[in-house]
Amino acid sequence: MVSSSSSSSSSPGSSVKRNWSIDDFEIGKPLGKGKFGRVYLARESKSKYIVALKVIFKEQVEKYKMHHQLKREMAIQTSLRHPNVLRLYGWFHDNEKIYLILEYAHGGELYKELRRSRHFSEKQAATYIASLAQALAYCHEKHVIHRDIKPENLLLDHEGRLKIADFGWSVQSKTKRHTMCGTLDYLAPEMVEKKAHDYAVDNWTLGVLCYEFLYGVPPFEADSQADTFRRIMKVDLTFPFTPRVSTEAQNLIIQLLVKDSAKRLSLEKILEHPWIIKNADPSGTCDE
Ligand code: AK6
Repeated sequence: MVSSSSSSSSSPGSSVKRNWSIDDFEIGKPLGKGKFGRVYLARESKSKYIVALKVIFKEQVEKYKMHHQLKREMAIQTSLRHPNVLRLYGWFHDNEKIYLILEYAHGGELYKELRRSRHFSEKQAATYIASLAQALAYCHEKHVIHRDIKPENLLLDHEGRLKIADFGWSVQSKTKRHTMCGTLDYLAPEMVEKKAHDYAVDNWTLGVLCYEFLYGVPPFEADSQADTFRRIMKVDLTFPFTPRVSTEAQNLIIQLLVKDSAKRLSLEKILEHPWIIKNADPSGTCDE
């Protein structure tokens, strides 16, 4: 028995189809390994529409008791429509696997681009931060808190447009512990302290990302997890002399990396910040 669900929009292909199966796709090269499964480049045979197909083993989902979580996530995510949020077109399953039909981002992972170029230009950085702020404002409107934005979760499409590609919020308590053994670099003080937190955690992360985009390293990096923790709690923020970064950019970072979450710059104010107005490309693309 194969059942599936998909969004009512035009992709993949222009036909509205509710019952996808693996036979509808030609599978290509692997794109990577994510939580719970592998992702492949794939093409819907009839329309030739290129997608990323994520294959998840049901056994894994059951082992971690993620069934309800997954169903809820699929319902929310198939309804999200934003140019800077990677689309989940639909999903289907067979006896042992669940398949997610995801948008393919041709430009690949943003962090690889960052490592390659060491750091981004102010124009690039401002464009990415503005794209992120718009995508997050859209998600927050829909009561979706991301909580796990980091360069690894950001992809670029063929025009260099940023796409938030993964949703940490949806794998709540289980990955929270996971996060604690991983990197603390992107977490806000209220999260490293495991206090109650809200939408403002994403705004903190934007400050961290803005710093990393411009300087090539996250602001609170340290040799040990304990030291990163201490630096986040103190908001131990310093700006290196090189690369040379404008004081307007530093001003935005300072207004986002504020310990008291209520005092952080709102997403709306980020989009009105002089540095963003001056540097961000309104089309969200920057190919230079
Ligand atoms: C890779 C690329 C595209 C593919 C919206 C699973 C889950 C239990 C997602 C998910 C939505 C849901 C899930 C994952 C993603 C990714 C790679 C990131 O697995 N949910 C089990 C509960 C929940 O996105 N996202 O897996 S997206 C893609 C690449 C690599 C280069 N270009 N384009």
